[in-house]
Amino acid sequence: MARVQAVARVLALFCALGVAGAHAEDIVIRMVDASPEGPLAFEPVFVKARVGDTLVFSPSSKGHTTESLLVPDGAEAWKSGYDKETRIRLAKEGIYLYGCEAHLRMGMVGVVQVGQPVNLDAATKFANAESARFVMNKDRFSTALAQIR
Ligand SMILES: [Cu+2]
Repeated sequence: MARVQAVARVLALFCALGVAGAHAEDIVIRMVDASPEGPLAFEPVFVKARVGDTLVFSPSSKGHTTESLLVPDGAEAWKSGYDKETRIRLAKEGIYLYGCEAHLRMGMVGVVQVGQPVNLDAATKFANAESARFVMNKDRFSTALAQIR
């Protein structure tokens, strides 16, 4: 009987580890001077992720940063230095908007959806207000937000 309980405990542990480990993914987002979607971009501009996944911002071109502009309630904001690979673990469900400090006004921004888009209204409102101040790539936020499902 004790042996059965021990086996059950080991199985429960494997299941718990599986939830935290096996399904979590690294999602690479390149920071680039030029992309198929236009100049000064995060590539891909939109990603869909799951809670527990990690964004890996990769400085493929020089002179860029990543910083959060809007995150779901309870999620941590971030701000990287220049030309740094930056890892962001996505702990909360919702929409994340982020940009490059140097090129925010040039529309160097991106969108991440984690699970359900629980803060879509707030994110859309914020993105529209920011986009009105962009001097180029004015539709980058709206194109990315349109991919939310
Ligand atoms: Cu930049």
